[in-house]
Parts: sequence; C-alpha cells; structure tokens
Amino acid sequence: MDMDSASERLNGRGPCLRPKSSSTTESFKRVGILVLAVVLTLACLVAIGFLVKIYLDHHYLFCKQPLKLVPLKQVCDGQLDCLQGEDEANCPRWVPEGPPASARVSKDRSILQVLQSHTQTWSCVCHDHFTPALARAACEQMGYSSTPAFQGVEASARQPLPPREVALSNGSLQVLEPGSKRGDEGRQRRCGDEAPRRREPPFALSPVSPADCGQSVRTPRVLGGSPAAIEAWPWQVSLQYRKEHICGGSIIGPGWVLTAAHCFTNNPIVQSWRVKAGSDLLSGAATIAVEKVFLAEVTPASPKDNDIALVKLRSPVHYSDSTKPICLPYFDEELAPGTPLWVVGWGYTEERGKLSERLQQAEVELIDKRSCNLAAYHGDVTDRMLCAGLPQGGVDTCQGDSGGPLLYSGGHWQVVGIVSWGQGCGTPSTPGVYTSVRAYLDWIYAVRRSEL
Ligand code: 4AZ
Repeated sequence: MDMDSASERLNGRGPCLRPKSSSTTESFKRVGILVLAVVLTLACLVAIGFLVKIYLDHHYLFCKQPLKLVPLKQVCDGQLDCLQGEDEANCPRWVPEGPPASARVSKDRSILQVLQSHTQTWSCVCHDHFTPALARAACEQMGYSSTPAFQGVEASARQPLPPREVALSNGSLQVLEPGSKRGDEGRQRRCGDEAPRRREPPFALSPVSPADCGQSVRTPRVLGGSPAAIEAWPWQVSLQYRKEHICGGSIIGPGWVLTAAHCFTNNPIVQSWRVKAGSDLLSGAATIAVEKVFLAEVTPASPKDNDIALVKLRSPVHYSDSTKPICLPYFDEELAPGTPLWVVGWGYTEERGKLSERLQQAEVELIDKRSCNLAAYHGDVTDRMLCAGLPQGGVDTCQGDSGGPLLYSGGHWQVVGIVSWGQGCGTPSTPGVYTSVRAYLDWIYAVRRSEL
C-alpha cells in the first residue's frame, strides 16, 4: 500500500468509500420521499373522507336497513324511509291542544282557581281544609312536580269568583258545592266557616312564594339595543343545532325551555340540538343535551300560527345567579297597548347583519293588534299573537332572536311573548310579531303534565 492511497482512505476519501456513502444517502432519500408521499396521500384521503363525512352529515341520514342515505328533507317528514324507522325516530312531536287544565293561577295575588268539570265553571279555592295532597293535585294539573306552600289571602271584592272547598275524587280535583256535606262530619259548611265567631272573610289560596321565577339579580337600565349581562336575564338560553346558534329560548323550569316551533323546521334531528345556558356569550363549549322537542300543531293554511315549542332537557339546569326560570303569564292578565316590554337575544343587530357574540337587550312597547294589522300585516296577526316595537321603528328583534322571550315586569318578570316573525327588522310600522304565551298556557300545562 503506498502512502498516498493509505492517507486517502484514512481521510475517508478513499476511492472505495465515496460510492457506498452516496448510494446510502440516495436510498434514504428515496425511502424518505416514498414515506412522505404515502403520509401525504393518507392525509389527503383522511381530509377528503372528513369533508365527505361533513357533507353527508349535513345532507343525509345514514340508514342501516336497507343500507342507504336518506336526504335530510325526508327525515321527520312522517314517511318511513328506513326499515328500522331511524329517519322518524328522533323527531319533534306534534302535540294538539287538549282540554284545558282544571287549575290555573290568577293575576289577583296569584290566587289558585279550579274548574268544576260538570258545570265548566271556575272557582277560587277555599283555604279551609286544603291539604298538601290537594296542592299536589292542583300543581300537577299545571305540569309542576314540585308543590309550593300555600297561604290564605282574603277573598275580597277584588276576586269576583266565590271561594269553594275542593276535594280529591279518583285522583282529580272536585269543587264541592257550598253547603255540601263533607266526610263523616255530617253538617253543612261554607268556605269561611272555620272562623265564624271572628266574622272573618273567607280566605282563598295563594302560593307563599309566588315568584320563585322571574327574579334577576341585575336590572336593565339602558334604552335601545345594548349589551346585556346574563344575570339580568338568567332564563335566556341559546338553542344550537350542530354547534350553530339558531334561536333563543327561556328556561321555564329545571328541565324545560320555551321557544318557537319554526326553529325546528329545517333542523329536525333532536340529538343534534344543544342548549347553552348561563352565559351572555354565544361561543363556549358548555351545553346541555336535548331529550325531546314538543311542537304545537301547525297547519299549512296558517303557517305563522302556533309558533311555540317546548324543549325537554336531558339533565336539569342547576339554578344560580346566571340560570333561573322565568314566570309564565297569568291566564287573566291582558296588557294594555303601550306597556313597556323587553326583548333579549343574540340575533342580527342589522336587517342583513350578523349574529351578536354578546347578548343584547332592548326596550319596546306593546302595540295594539288592530293598528298592527292595519298598518302592516293585513289581518295576519291573530288573537294568539302580540305586536311589539316602537312607533318610530329602530328597536326590534331580528333573525337569530326567534324563540327568545318578550318580557313584562309586573312585580316579577314574565314571558308574555315568543319572538316569532315580522317584516324586516326595525322598520317603522312593521313591528315584531310574537306568539302570545297566555294563549298557550293550557298547551304548556298539557305537555308538561304528559312528562310528569
Ligand atoms: C327572524 O327571521 C325574524 N322583526 C325574527 C323577528 C323579526 C323578523 C324576523 C321581527 O327570525
């Protein structure tokens, strides 16, 4: 071995080393490129698969038997497309208006009234001999599983109905005729006979804490559309379909949200709905799953009628400063035109605008139905709807506010309306139109009763 070639080999530049190292690098490169190509191809396939899944999820329902894709507009249409009925299984339910509940609560100090079935007349309930079992039966009639304590309030001239004692017969409330014999006592009594010597007036029944609803820890003070704190409107929720805000709603009980039926028209799959409560911001993850959706029946002839829905939650909301129920209106409280009302929501802040990330509040007033129909709606506003806005326009609900509450503060906050429809947003003489909640109290009671 001569010295030159030996030193070349020692330096690593020997004639036999150079080709070996470059061929190893070459093959590493080739394998690398191959791996990269495979990874990229897989990533592309996964991405395409993902996009196809998103597309299919948004347009079709997957039927297992027969194996096929059913277009979403055929889902919840009343026609079975899947043999196992998956396409009609998780849909909102239509609930017709049933017979009226046999109990109701009056605006006069929340006095309880009961219907006498054979005469179809209402009486207020006498305080004498009223038992927790009777209270439970009355509350169940209105769809409540809990029973408040009741107290006696004077059945004075303000209360036109006579107080009558009630009893349970086959589990339902019966109004006793005045002077009827009761139990084995064998003597005739009237409401108020409890304290005859003191000559006290008869007492009717009222819940001890009538406003376990409609309380908020903050009060709104700003006029016009302005950002709102959830603590001022703790019943306000966002109803979201596939994580997208569609409508507003109001908590009316631990497991119940009141909203508009039209929110579900193109979004019928119940499991895809979530309710976001306790926040004034639209984004954020914490949401509650929906168990059932109930809709009042809508006829094709009058599609704007009966725009009311009840959402039953999978788990109840826990009440706090930011989540509380709103009161339903009294059956007998008709508000006068001009009454100040509030609307709240995340809807468009301009007619062709976009949703607001922050909850907004605005003050409007009740507009009488006749002038609302005359000015804009040509008779489309029925007796079961309310109009609200400002005569000069500018303050109104809009797309995305639907289902949210129209609120009246009568000692405690009540949901008197549900955002439903209207021509444009905020234009003068075309006010917002709302479902009148008072007109649907019996429907609400019947739905909640069916789920007790
Ligand atoms: C809507 O599209 C909508 N200005 C809601 C309310 C009103 C108009 C439209 C009332 O959901």
